[in-house]
Amino acid sequence: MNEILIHKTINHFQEKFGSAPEKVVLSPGRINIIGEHIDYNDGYVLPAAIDKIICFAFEKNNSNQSRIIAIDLDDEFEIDLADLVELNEKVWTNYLRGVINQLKINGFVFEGFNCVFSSNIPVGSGLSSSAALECGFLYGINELFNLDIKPIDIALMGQKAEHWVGINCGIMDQFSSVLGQENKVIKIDCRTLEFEYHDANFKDYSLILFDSNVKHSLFTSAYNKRREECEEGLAIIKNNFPEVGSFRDCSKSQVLSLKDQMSEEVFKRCYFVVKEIGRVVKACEALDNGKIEVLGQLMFETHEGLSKEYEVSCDELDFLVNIVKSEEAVIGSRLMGGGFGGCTINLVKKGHEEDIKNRLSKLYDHAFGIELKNYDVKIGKGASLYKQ
Ligand code: GAF
Repeated sequence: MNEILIHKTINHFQEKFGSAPEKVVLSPGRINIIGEHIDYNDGYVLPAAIDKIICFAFEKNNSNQSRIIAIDLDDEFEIDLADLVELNEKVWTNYLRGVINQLKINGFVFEGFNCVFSSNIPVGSGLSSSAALECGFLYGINELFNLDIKPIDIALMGQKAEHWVGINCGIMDQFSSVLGQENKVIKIDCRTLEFEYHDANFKDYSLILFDSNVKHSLFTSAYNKRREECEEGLAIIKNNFPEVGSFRDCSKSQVLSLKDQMSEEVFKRCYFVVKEIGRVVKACEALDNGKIEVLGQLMFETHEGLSKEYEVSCDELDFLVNIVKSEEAVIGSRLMGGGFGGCTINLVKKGHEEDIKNRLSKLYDHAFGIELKNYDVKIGKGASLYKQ
């Protein structure tokens, strides 16, 4: 499937610019096994890059102008590299403007280029197409002009580009998009940015994503608000327990003891974060020891917390998780990513995948009148050059 996308992108480039691209870059989306909304809370997360990608084709054009074409949107924009970079009403262009902005702020020198890209990462599904866009674009410019930017700095600059667009995200998505490895999940310590790869061996279970096909519009404002609520809660915790540097140093009973000093919302957010950090550690151990049922149970607990304590779920996602709870073949399920729509991630007993997909689709259609999509997950590598 990716070969078709790659050839489409290269052919389009050739038609537009009359020559083969100098560099072709593949940049993946991500899944997250567990550890949601804790990357910006200095926790641990357990994501992986997937085999759904954005393909970029690049060449230098010996000018000060860059021309960027989005095949899937049938749209394009030009950017004068000498000008100030400003936000534009075309949202998709802002992720790329944000990258140019970052390169300029950090003093990198480069010239004009032509770029064509196309994607098979579903947008708005919680698979992080925006991180793939920022990081792949940055990776390509780095390769084209030999800027010598380290992978971790590509991820950090991608994250800053996303902040510039308006989402105060953590580092998980960009990190996975750049540093993913085939058949590995990455345990990232989001406080120190140290990381370890663990085998993505789910034994008798397949990872399946169910795409609710909805994206509720409050995502950006609610996401940023959650981050503020956590900051407010952490300040109260630190005031009372000066030895606490961040949520991971804090116990459930310490948070509980401060319930009266916090608003109900702030308390629930903090309580969730402390428990979720603990769940990731346990989940990673369970994965290493082949205890996939334990991992599945932790995923259900995460969903419960995201729904009731962190309040980032929605009716459609709660429905998808609640329904599979009564299926013997599904041992874990939860909403994945920022929430308010997008996908659930599920551990489904091998051999039962088609049956579950069919039944869930019918029930979902009956309840919401919306088509349920599903994706079989294959864990792929981080951003890379395509060898032509
Ligand atoms: C979004 C953000 F971009 C990530 O940084 C992360 O916070 C995630 O939501 C929730 O875990 O994907």
